[in-house]
Amino acid sequence: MPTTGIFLNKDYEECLEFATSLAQECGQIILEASKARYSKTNKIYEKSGNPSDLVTETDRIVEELIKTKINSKFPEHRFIGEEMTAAGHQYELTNDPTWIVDPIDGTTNFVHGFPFVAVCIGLTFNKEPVVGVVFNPFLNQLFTARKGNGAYLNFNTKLPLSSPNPPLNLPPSLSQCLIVTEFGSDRSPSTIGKKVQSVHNMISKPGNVTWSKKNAGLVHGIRNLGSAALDIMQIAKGEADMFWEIGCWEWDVTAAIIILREAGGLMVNGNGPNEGPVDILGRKYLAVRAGSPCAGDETSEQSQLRLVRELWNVVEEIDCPRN
Ligand code: LIP
Repeated sequence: MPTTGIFLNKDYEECLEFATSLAQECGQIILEASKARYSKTNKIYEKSGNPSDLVTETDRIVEELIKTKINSKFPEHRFIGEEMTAAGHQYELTNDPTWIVDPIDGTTNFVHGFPFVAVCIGLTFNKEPVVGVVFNPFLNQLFTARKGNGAYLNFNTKLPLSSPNPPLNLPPSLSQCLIVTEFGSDRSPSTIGKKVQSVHNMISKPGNVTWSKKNAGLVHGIRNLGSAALDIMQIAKGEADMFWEIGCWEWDVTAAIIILREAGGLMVNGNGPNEGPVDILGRKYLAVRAGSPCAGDETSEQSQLRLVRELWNVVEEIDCPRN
């Protein structure tokens, strides 16, 4: 397995097969632990005393298993995990093959038994996602993708789940979109105020937004699952139109981004103005589903970017430092 130079398709294939099998193994551990979630052995901790940012022993056990197996199979690869970072491990994302892992995305859901929980195993090369597995063991939904080979649900259902293919037309405006978003674990007044204001703007009738300089969207609806990765899978499936979150992290989204892209979706910065591929370390994310152009003179990407600009004009600018 090369650590620099060219990653061949067979390398992506080997990495995907490995990550898929490992995610399934982790899924069984998560399911078993969930049955014991009310036992005293499954301790729940608040990260930095924040009751909306939880971690359990299962998060730590699963991440350690993933790290150990990756180090054994691919000793020359790098590893970034949510819980090792929470424990103070510093890292730099390089061009080397790097596994970016969230052992349990949706930990609060896991604690409550709310079945939107996923183990996320992503791989970057040259700082771009190239392999991704997102597995929800509660609903037995296994999402996989490797660069250039499409995205799949449970191995043989190609994403997006649109019928007929190609995907349905993209909505002609934000006002016909179903939006998926999250409030996140940062409950500081300024951040929550801007996130609530952004949702207010999304559901307000144009002209009725008096509290902000932003425009209004009057979208079809707002949803949130409590897991950025599973939110993004809704976009990859084509069952929602856009995802917007400021403040989650690279381990929440790396695996999901390659699956979304291989399903024809787009991921850009959550506050703009760069319309290019998202910086996975940027903590600001906005996704649009695949779709046929909604206007004869547009390409699909032009239709996607038009929706991106509309949402940028509705949401608030939120500062999101990495410290
Ligand atoms: C969760 C993210 C979600 C965010 C939550 C939490 P975790 O990840 O998937 O998008 O809003 O605050 O960070 O912590 O359950 O792995």
